[in-house]
Amino acid sequence: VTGPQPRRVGAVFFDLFGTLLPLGPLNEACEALDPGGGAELAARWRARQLEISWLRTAMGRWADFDAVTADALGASLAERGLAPDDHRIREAVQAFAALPVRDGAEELVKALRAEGMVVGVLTNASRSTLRGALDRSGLDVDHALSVDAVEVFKPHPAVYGLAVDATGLPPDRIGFVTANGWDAAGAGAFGFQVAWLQDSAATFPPVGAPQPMITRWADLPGAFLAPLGS
Ligand code: LAC
Repeated sequence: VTGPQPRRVGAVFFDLFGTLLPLGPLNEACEALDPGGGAELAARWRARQLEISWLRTAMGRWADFDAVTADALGASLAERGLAPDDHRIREAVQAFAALPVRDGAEELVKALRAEGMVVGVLTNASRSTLRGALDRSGLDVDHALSVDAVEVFKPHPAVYGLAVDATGLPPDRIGFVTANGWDAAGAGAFGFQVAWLQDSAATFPPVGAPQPMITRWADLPGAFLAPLGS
């Protein structure tokens, strides 16, 4: 763990896409749409997905993340001059909704709960996509929180506030695990204790948010198990 020292928390929430559900398998799904360019299309799809979510939030024009995901793929294909058939596009969107859970996630959730922590997922995903992911993964969490409840996307503070409402804990007693730097910034600005699973190429967005702890998946749950009072 580098960055701020770990502190004991009462609850740990996980981001979903890119964190509990790594996005790697999308490269292959995109290969069917863009032979030879699958990884590039997948990266663009993700970037457009986030951009559309931020635009919709800033504009006050809500549509759920399933719709945003489908729109983002359409936009990415158009940018690359591709017009695959609807069936292939649907398959790729379904691949997004059906991403497999990261190895070790179930054990990590169990270990945190065995320590008496409340564990949850806090995600942009729609309620139905989140429910599907939890059913598939066997993750047994106390709280499954979707932005559908507030109709804005991360990093709007109202989203992180859902975890405060669900647990009754103040933000600084809530741990948050994400692989997304912008999500780490949003959660830290809200006041959570953030463990960022930093990708080697990723830099922390310079938006005035507190520096997160930087951890590897293998260092969790240690990041949140420091003795009380530390
Ligand atoms: C989510 C976004 C960050 O799952 O991917 O909330």
